[in-house]
This record gives sequence, structure tokens and C-alpha cells, in this order.
Amino acid sequence: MRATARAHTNIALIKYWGKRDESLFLPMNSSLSITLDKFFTTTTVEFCSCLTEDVFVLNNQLASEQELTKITRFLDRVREISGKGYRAIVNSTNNVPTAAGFASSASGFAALTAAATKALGLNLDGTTLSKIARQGSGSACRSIHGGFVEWRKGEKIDGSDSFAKPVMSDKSWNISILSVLLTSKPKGISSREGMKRTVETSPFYSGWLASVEQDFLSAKEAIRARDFEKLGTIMEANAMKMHATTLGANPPFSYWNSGTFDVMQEVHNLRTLGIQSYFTIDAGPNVKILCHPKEEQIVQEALLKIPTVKAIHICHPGPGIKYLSDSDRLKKY
Ligand code: 2P0
Repeated sequence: MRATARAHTNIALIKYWGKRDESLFLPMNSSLSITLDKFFTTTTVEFCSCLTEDVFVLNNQLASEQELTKITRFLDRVREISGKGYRAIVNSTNNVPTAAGFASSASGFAALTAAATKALGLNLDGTTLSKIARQGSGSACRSIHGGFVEWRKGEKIDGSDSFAKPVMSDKSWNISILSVLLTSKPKGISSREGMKRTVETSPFYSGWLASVEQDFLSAKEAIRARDFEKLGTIMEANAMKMHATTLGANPPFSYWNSGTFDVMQEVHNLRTLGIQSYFTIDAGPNVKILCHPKEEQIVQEALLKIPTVKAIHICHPGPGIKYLSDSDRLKKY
């Protein structure tokens, strides 16, 4: 009853922002992402009748009570599905540089879903895995798949039509995603809390909902046509709209800091110089930039000149979940 799986982080091109059902993690809108090659989580789950409670080891340290509670709640869903009530030891390693500005909850819950279900003898397809991963963290449902991924919001109240599926593989279109680190401080408002407050109080949220589905469809068309300019333009505008909703919330908030503006300005400047680059921002001040692989060094050099920029990580499209043997895991770590 032991299995190991690896899942990579993803970055949203069209954002998931707002839930219509908090306990099932059902989104208000469809979203679109790229799974990244560089950053991933590797998780081993071992169920045993000898255990009386779950144990969670994260990056070789016993995790906090709070983290363990999240994992136990999630494993309870997996136990319910399998009809097996055993407790588990979960051993997770995040290969995400400290505070690189990439959330590890997406790769974390995707890897946990794959490893836990496999350990219990369930051989599930990508769609089923995605529906389960979604219930750990919304964006995790997209990390089941590699390359360009869509998560259709679905309509059903039980969430059975809300899952991610591949749009185009990681080998189909090589683009660069630069993660620009401005600060490693934990954010004041979690994305979960931020999206909830925005849905409940922001008068701008209706504007978000009125336009995001069209952004989703246009971005998907741009991916299929490998139209970089179109994809970048829609992605950047979609991020601006998401962040605009937070300014209308009560109380209002923003995830940006002054460095965020510095980077946005430099991206605009690069475009005036003929270098195609576009930014997106998640629930934090760090910025991610899309550019052509042949220009990634130029973009990186330009951004490193900004005093508020601490580091830049260059990523490309990466794979979906993989199951590893014990020896594979030992070999790598
Ligand atoms: C996204 N974010 O699409 C959006 C953009 C943040 C901004 O998904 O509450 O950690 O666990 O479902 O998935 C981050 O939210 O939230 C996120 P929960 P999650 O990537």
C-alpha cells in the first residue's frame, strides 16, 4: 500500500478567481494554465493498518498541526472513495526554490492525489484524478496534466463536470516563463481568503465574470494557433482584471508592491523595443513573464537591472503527473 508520484507546478494564463462552492472547490470561472518543467513536488504515501493517525513529513520535517489537518481532511475523501479506512504516512518534498513565487499547493495536492489513490490500489484516469485533486486545492486539478491545460468550471452542483484536461502537450510549443522574485515574505491575504472576499464584496467582480469566459476561449484559440502575441495580450489583460477586483473589495486590498510596478513597466518598455514579453501576476507581488525562448536571456538581463528584483527563474512547459518506483525516488534524492 505504498506509491510515489510527482507533479509539477502550474501558472495560470487565465486565472481561477472565485468559488461557487467552497467545500467542493468549484470555481466561478474556467481557467487555463501552463504546467512548468522546473518546479515539482514528489510525494510518497504509505497506508498501514498499524497507524492510528496520519503522519505528514514535508521537506524532511514533521509538518505543523495545521498542515496535517489539511492533508488528513483530503485523505478522508480518498479513503471514502476507496472504501479503505487505513491511516497513512505522507512524505513530500517540494522541488521549488524557497519562495520562488510559485505556489506549491497545486503540485502538492496533485502529487498527493496520484500517490494516495495508487497506494490504495485505485488505477484512476486523468479526469478522475483531476476531480479529486481539485478538492485539495483548486489549481491542483490543472497540475495532473502537462503542457497547456484547461479547467472548465462545469455547471453541476456535485462538481462532476469540473476538472482539468490537456489543451496541448508540453512538447508542442516551447515558450519561456520567467518567474521574477521580488519578495519572499508570506502574503498578508491568502488566495483563498482574497478570492472569497472579492466574490462577496467587490462590485467589480461582476465585470470579471462578464469577460473571463471570452478571455478563456480567446486564449485557448491563441494556444492552438501558437499565436504568441495574442496569448500574451489576453493573459496580461486577464491578470489586470483579476487584480482590479481586489481594489473594489471591502476592505480593499492589493497583492502588488512597488517592485511589481517596476517589472510591469519594464515589460512594457521591452515591448516598445520590439521584444515580445507579457506579464501575469498571481495572489502575491511576484511577476511571471512570458517571452520567446530565443529572447529569454535578454529579458532576464533587462529585469535583473531593476533594484527591487531579487532573482529570476526561467521555466518552460513541463509534464503531467508521473509515478515513480522506490528506486527512482532514491536515485534522485
Ligand atoms: C490561479 N490562483 O488560477 C489563481 C490565480 C491565484 C491567483 O489558483 O482555495 O491555491 O486552494 O482552491 O488553488 C491560487 O488558489 O486556491 C490560485 P484554493 P488555490 O492559479
